[in-house]
Amino acid sequence: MELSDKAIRKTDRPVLTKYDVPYEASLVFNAGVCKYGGKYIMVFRNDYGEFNGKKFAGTSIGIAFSDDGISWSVSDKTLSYSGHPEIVRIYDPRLSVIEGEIYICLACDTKHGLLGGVGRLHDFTEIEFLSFLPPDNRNLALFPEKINGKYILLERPMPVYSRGKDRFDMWICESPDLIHWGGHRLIAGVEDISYANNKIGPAAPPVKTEKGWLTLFHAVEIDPSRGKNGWEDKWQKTYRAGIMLLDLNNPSIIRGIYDKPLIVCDRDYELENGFRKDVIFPGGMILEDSGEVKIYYGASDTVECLAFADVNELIALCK
Ligand code: BMA
Repeated sequence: MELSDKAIRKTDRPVLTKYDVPYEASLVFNAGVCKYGGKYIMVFRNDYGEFNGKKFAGTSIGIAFSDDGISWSVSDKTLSYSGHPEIVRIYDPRLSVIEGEIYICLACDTKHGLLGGVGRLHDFTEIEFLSFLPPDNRNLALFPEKINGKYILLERPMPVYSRGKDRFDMWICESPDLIHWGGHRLIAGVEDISYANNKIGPAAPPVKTEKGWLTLFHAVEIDPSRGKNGWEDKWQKTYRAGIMLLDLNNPSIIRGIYDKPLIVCDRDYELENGFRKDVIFPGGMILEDSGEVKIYYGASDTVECLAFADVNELIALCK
């Protein structure tokens, strides 16, 4: 059994599971979290219905509220959305508060490819999409403030010809208005992460510290000798969370990176009965005034979990 880093202190059970949800729910995971108006807001993915050996009946996006970031109460309404005629499914939300508005990035499956959607959350009930990164690019995280007058977005394009199968890297781009995106630059490639051999991608929106933007990412290792690891006939990937520090003024530059995984699956509640075992997929990170960092992550595509860390310890890891 791998042990996650000692800088990480996990709670003793998930913070949200299907049993907390007042409507049909099977897998409750990969949430985005922010602090807004004195409350914590969580927007999560719910795959519901029977698993037919390939997929679930559907996916909805739920919302939950909390006073302490630990105990959550789930609204009985799922989120609706507007702004694109061809979307068939949205999932893996990430939340960012910019100048008093809640913005949301989501993966969007459409009839013509996988899009990364950038939207605004209205009244905690409706997502208004503002723009989309062209296909295939479904893994986005928006910085919580403008830098040099521009909105900044972590992204993960998915090249299919030039890099090899599933070999995807972490990029960054910018926009004057959250609609027109440009200035796309590579931040890190798979080969820069020692514990990844498949793909990497953005996780939670970065948090600002004096030393730089503390930035989580997920890193995927594939092992063809692995077989059944969950409900599917075969699941050969391991998803771990890593951490890096990006330059405050030019976040396309890495100032430091931890050379080991920060969070791995190592608890029974992350593994037992999991849909896809060995998946850590962080989507939310909150820096408290005390210096405590709350990291929210989906575990094994099944439950939503929480870990605590100290901001200075995380910075110190990013050498
Ligand atoms: C990725 C996304 C995530 C999921 C992960 C592991 O490609 O689909 O939603 O958590 O795979 O299954």
